[in-house]
Amino acid sequence: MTQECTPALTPAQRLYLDINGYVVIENALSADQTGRLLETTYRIESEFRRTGETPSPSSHYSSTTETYFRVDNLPHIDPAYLEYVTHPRLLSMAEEIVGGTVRLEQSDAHIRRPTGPLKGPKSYGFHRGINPGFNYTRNGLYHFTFIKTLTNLTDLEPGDGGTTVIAGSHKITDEVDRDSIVSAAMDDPRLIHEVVAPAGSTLLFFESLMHASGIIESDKDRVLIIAGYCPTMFQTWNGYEPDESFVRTLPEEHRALLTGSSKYGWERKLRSL
Ligand SMILES: O=C(O)CCC(=O)C(=O)O
Repeated sequence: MTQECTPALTPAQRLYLDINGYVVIENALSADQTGRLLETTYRIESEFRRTGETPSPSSHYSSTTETYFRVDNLPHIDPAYLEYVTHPRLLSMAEEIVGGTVRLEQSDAHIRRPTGPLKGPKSYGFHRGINPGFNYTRNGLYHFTFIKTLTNLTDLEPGDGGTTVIAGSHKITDEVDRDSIVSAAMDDPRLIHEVVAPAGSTLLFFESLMHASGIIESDKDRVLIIAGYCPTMFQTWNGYEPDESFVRTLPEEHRALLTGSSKYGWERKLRSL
């Protein structure tokens, strides 16, 4: 795979990520790319509302309610989505923190809308994708085998529902159950971080980090796009397999990214702080 952007993270960003399990890269995408992704996502929603159809045979919807619209398995749907999941700088970040070449594991675009006034105390759906045991340390730095680049396509101010995380929880193993971690964190708001960033900023995080959608207290839509990556010998998440006839139309580097065809020909990519 072509990787021209290493090291992709500054030492401060890599240290922040190691300590907190996430880092926000402000304005990672250009305003033009952000605008195209936003327009594409709204267009897909409005076409769905009109026709009830999926935009491509290999894509699907995880949710189609008014307050949560989510379309999945993106590269087949629109060139703007393919451009996002193959973004060279974001891919370099992914490889840097996986510690080697990656394949696309999942991709999804979401539109979240306000759900009305809070009824009761704040409650987040904190979760992590896989067992936090799939981590390892090299050059003293934490690496994980499933990471995400989540880019907000709308500006996020406090209360706009930016992704919410329990900072540092990527290093807490599953010997501590989820509810104990969440209830301990909820007792001290300093442990709960909410992403506040301009449109086009990317939240890079280890999937071992406890994370959740934020709560929208404003009257604004929150639109975002996510790509998940894992080492080349891993599989996609269920339902995110690439469409073979589409993949055949792509250049080799993108084919390998979508199919994981390098498998155990895994190229290590390690950095020091
Ligand atoms: O909506 C968000 O900000 C979080 C998305 C999420 O929970 C996930 O990627 O697993």
